[in-house]
Amino acid sequence: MAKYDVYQVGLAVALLILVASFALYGTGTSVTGYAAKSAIYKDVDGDGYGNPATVKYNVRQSVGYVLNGLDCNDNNKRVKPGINEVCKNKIDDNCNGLIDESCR
Ligand SMILES: [Ca+2]
Ligand SMILES: [Ca+2]
Ligand SMILES: [Ca+2]
Repeated sequence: MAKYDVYQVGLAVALLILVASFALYGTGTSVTGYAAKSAIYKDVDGDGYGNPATVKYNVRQSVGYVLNGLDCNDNNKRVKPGINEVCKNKIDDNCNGLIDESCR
């Protein structure tokens, strides 16, 4: 029965890693204050919104980094959440996942 126990422990560890990775992912995208403090994101275009792919955890805030990872195009400062969608440019200007949605 020892083999079965090893299998069970392995399964438990795998489950733990899965839960931990979900929790870690959550700190990058969560809106809670605690999460915002522990994650920073590189803001290349300087629009105040960071690239979610550049997240760093538990490091000091530094120049060129911001506390959110909401930029869907960090190479264009005219593309960021909260701005008006520009019609017919085939770009998701306001980062809501929809392209030219206000143009219909
Ligand atoms: Ca940016
Ligand atoms: Ca949009
Ligand atoms: Ca657009």
